[in-house]
Amino acid sequence: MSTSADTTAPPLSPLPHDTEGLKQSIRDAMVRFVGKDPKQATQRDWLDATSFAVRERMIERRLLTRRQFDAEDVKRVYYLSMEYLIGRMLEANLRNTGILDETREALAQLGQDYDEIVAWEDDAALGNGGLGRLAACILESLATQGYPGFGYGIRYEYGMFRQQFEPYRQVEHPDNWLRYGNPWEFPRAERKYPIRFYGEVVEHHRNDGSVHYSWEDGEQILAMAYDYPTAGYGRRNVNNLRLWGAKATRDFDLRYFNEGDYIRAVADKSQSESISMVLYPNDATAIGKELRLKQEYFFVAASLHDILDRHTELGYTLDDLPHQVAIQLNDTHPAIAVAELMRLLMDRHGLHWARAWELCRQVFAYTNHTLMPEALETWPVDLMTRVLPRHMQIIYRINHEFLEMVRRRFPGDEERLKRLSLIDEEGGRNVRMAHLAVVGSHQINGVAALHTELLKQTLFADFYQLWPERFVNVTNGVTPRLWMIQANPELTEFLGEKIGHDWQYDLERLRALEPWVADPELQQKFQQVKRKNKERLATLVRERTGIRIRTDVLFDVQIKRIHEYKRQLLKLLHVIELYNRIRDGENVPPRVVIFGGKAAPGYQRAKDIIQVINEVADVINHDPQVGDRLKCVFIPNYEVSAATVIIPAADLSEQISTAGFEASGTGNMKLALNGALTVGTLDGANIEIRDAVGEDNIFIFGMTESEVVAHRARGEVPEAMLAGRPALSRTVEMIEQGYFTCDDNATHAELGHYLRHQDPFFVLADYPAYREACERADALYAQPECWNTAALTNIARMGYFSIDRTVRDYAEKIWDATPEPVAPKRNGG
Ligand code: B1N
Repeated sequence: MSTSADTTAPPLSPLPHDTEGLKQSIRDAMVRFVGKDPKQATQRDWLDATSFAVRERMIERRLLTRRQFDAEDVKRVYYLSMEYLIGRMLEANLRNTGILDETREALAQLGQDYDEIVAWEDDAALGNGGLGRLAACILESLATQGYPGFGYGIRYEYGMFRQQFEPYRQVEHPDNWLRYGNPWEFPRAERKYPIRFYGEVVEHHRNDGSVHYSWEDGEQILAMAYDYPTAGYGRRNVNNLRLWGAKATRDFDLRYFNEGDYIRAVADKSQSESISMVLYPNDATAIGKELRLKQEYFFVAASLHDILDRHTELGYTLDDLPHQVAIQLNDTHPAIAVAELMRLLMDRHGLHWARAWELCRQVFAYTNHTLMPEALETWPVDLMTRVLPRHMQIIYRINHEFLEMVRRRFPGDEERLKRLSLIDEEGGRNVRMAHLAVVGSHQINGVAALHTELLKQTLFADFYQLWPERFVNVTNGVTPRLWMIQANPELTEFLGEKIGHDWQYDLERLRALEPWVADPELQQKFQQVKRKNKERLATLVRERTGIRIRTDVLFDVQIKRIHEYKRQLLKLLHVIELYNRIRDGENVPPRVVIFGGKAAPGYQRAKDIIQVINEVADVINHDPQVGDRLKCVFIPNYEVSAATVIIPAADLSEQISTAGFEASGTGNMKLALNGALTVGTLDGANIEIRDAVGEDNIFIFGMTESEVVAHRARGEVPEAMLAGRPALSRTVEMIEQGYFTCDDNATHAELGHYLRHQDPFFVLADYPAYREACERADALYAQPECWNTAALTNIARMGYFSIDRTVRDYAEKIWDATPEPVAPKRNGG
């Protein structure tokens, strides 16, 4: 009798991908997983059953991909990010798996409306804005191009808050996105790692005179893995996003049990599980809270443990690390990884400092996403010492070795040492996480050309002098699968008819459109597509705000987080001026102005801006003298799923940040790709967009980065900009006098005062140029042939901004990784 277990991997016979097979799977899933007869099923049940049918097919490919990678000695890329702004998963997974049309038809045959079903899914909003969306785009592209690339992050139980206006000011509501369970995740109960906090470092002296350290006691929490398969488009590769959830250890707080306080012990359990409870809703600002530091260490420690376990399970040695593993740090949020890997290599694996440090530096690379001082993470030394005592020791040692090297190169330059130190000694001692990330990485990249130059010249100037070869630019990109194929199916079809489908894999091929951009027939079709998209958006606006907008006018769109530097106020001043001109009897071209975006809950100025925009909009939208010549809407709860409706409908894309402040921007790329013309400053990726589309096909205005620096140095009072500008003065006066509010003069007066006397981002200084740029846009819009030529030219020339190019840049300049496409099986699937 044989007793040896059969552990051979089962052959994976692909499930059917045709309509009939999908229909069968959905019906089966309704019974087996949802537990209902189709007759009793709600639309949410159909969403779940459909999701299960897709997930079955994805997980097959996931296992095939894993088997191939394991067999082929591939280098793996790990992307460490606190944020993944994914959005809805069903449609994305159907599309990338190649069964969207079949599933739509299968549902129709089951008597269900596909579009209604997918709308039941909550967005996975595990991110704030551009940084989190970039991470999601990168994972999708890694899979699409066949790279062995894996994401690690946190499974927040509450994602980005839902925004409501009550009635004008933002109010946050919790986003309990996992409330009804999640069909896309695979909980891995066996992949649990204990994560330690607090406690103390114990020194062990060995006989050979060496010293060894161990980190003991304190508090332990388990990190448990939840896997989200990530499908490539038009390929069989399915990669994995592993998100960590916090679990109390089983023997939680034995102390209480012994004292008989059972209830207290169980109640406290939820406290340790709070680590992965909620996403911090701050974009481009650091928080400095203990819980945030614990979140960062929690997911980094679990991820590195997992990475090293996989590495050794695959039979590699630590010396193989740089050949098999690349780890990308998405901003400084995971930068503690540098100290954690050192700790693991030395304290757990017994490596010497020098060797451990060498390996570390070869493995890590760091992406910087902002120069804003308030976004640069620093942690008080006291806090770090208490929460992560061993890491603090290691950081001191890294700093010591590093500063010794600097001393040898720049003898006697004490100021330089202070500037470079990992510890900021001014105003309380703080660990500079960006410095830790820089010294621990072999490459450091900015996210657009200007941004990378500014990193080299300002924030990291001293580091750049030490190691110029470590600094590289990798301009951001966006995935055409979500932002074109899915968001704009009509334009996708239109492109398909004219130039085929190659562009879906190689976006540069959109250039094939160029010979036809002035073609009247093509232009007419393009205009029809835009019109349909505007109607779709008008429906969303009506459903969410009750406001009716016409669809035969220019749609002027500013969608992004609310931030002073992004200058929603600049757009608002323009809106008010248009309102005044209409009331003065002037014949201004009609337009719909659309805002969308959230403010950080504690960012009062941003919330004031939202409130005032809503109040101004309310006055304008109800003024019979204005009628439908001007409408202004602030769409509540801007999120990925809303973006896919708004972006394809836009004519004008507002990218009007103060030059030098927007690291890159990615909304600018999505909008231009969908045929919106940009009105923008020479900031972030706008510069590269201008270079790509040509000066005649974009409305550039305002101070350049160096002009902003010079302007600031002059120290003029903002109010001085009002002299000789009666229209602008009137606008500012209307705000400060409370023209647009019935009950909150204080907020309006304050905002007016802010513009007049502070205006830190030079709204008033740039206003005249901005208004002039908007007028150029109006003039072009009045000539549809010229406008459409420019819009189509934008589309044709946006190939560079594909996330696939971005990912190839990372692979070549930083990771030294190559694609490993999964071979297709004979019989499809
Ligand atoms: O990252 C995007 C860029 O396109 C944007 O220009 C940039 O503003 C954005 C702390 C951030 N920078 N920093 C953040 C997010 C969350 C947080 O807690 C900082 N986000 C950006 C992608 O490169």
